[in-house]
Amino acid sequence: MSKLTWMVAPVAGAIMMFAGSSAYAVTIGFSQVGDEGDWRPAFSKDMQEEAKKMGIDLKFADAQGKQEEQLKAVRAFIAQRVDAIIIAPVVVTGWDQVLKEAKRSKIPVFLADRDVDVTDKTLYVTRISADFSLEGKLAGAWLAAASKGTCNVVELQGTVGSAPAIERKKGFEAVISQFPEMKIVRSQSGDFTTEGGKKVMEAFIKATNNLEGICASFAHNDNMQLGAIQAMKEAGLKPGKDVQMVSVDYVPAIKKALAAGEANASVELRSAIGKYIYPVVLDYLKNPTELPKWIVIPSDLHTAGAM
Ligand code: GYE
Repeated sequence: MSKLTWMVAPVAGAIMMFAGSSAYAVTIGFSQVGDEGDWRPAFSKDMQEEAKKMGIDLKFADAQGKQEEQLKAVRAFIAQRVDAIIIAPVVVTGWDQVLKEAKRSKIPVFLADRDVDVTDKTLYVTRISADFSLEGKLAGAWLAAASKGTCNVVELQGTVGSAPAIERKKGFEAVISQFPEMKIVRSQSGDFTTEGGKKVMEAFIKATNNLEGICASFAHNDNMQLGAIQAMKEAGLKPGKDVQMVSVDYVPAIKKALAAGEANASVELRSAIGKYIYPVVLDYLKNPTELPKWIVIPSDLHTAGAM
């Protein structure tokens, strides 16, 4: 933000840092995964709008689903000497080196949404996200109740190696393993996309003689489930009736599917992360004290019957 805009901007909410006598806006570099489904662009929009409201100069980098792009973006942010870096990591592995580089340059790193798998937890300040394992548990518990504990499930996994794919699967399995008659009979990655979900469900339909004996589809996100719904309808099946459909995100298109009876339940993942993360980053810049490593955003279950 230039000095002129700073002077004429409505000052309420504008965050300025003071170095000697000159005021400057806080600059944050944000490395985003991409726009693989409907949830992600909503999250990007929120990050941009909240930054504007708070007077933050946000440098937004879209990695188009590629970790190499994220590594490049983070290194560019370091070279630009931003005040802080926020990363929504594509996958959990491969972060140690670049995080060490940021630490050496004394630029604090915050994680939004997905997690990283690093042994040295001092490489980032904190992570702000929903509890993906809880989301899987909520989906599993809902299905256990809906199926009275007897159900063969097909699973559509998210991006291989991503925190939500790992955690949602673990959480779901932790619950259904309590029920001897519940099991995942097929599982494949649809990469969190509608197209991926459609392809995976088409393969499941072929391999199981039109989903014979299958009671539910658990998708790690709504977009894959929306693709699965399409594939099932094209095969003459009735999603939401023949097969219980449970997924995660609660995006507008799945709300419509729930209302139409083609989906049965979705766990809401809040996309408004900006309002949680920016105050934490700004407070930390003013007063760098140790924070808990994980700040959890709540999750809610929505079902077709009670929306
Ligand atoms: O559920 C999915 C998105 O990282 C938790 O990524 C997030 C997931 C979200 O593509 O729709």
